[in-house]
Amino acid sequence: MGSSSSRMDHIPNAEQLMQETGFSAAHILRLYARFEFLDKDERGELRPEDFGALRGLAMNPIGDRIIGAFFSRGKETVDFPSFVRVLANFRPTETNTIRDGGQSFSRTRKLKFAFKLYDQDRDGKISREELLQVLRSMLEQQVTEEQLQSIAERAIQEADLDQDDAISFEEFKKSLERVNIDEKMSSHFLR
Ligand SMILES: [Ca+2]
Ligand SMILES: [Ca+2]
Repeated sequence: MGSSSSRMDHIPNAEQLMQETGFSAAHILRLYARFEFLDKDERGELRPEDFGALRGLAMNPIGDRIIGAFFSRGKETVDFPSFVRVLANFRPTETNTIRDGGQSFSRTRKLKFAFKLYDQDRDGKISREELLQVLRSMLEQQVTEEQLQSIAERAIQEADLDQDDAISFEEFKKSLERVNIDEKMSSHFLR
């Protein structure tokens, strides 16, 4: 057992990641342990199938989308720094350290992440069909297709300010203005 600082030496970009994400050294160490656990063949990168070992995700109705968010477009692997950056979206922001708009910056980042979970073709808009797909996976057991359609219809009507029948990021952000994003984004990942 080395001290925590010598164990940190093995972790790629540890210092920079702490600064960038606000994670503590203890957090980074814990995330690294998790990364190594998932990285069964010890190649220093994860593939989508490696995420199957995270039970919280396997049981999440939009787990596949969340896993997809770890991977840049066209890439099939994710390294430790990128892994940490994605998880930073799930990190609650300390409410007692609001200054220089830092809080709202990280809120915007989190909203962007959430937006991408819907915007699967990444054209910068959530179409009616994209919204329906997410609602369908989340509510499948509980509501009829007809109810789904009307929930989607109402959501679009409420958010769609320029009436192009899709939700842009700005519209998405506006419609969630009063929602506590930290509460929504907190997950089993960081506990
Ligand atoms: Ca889209
Ligand atoms: Ca719109």
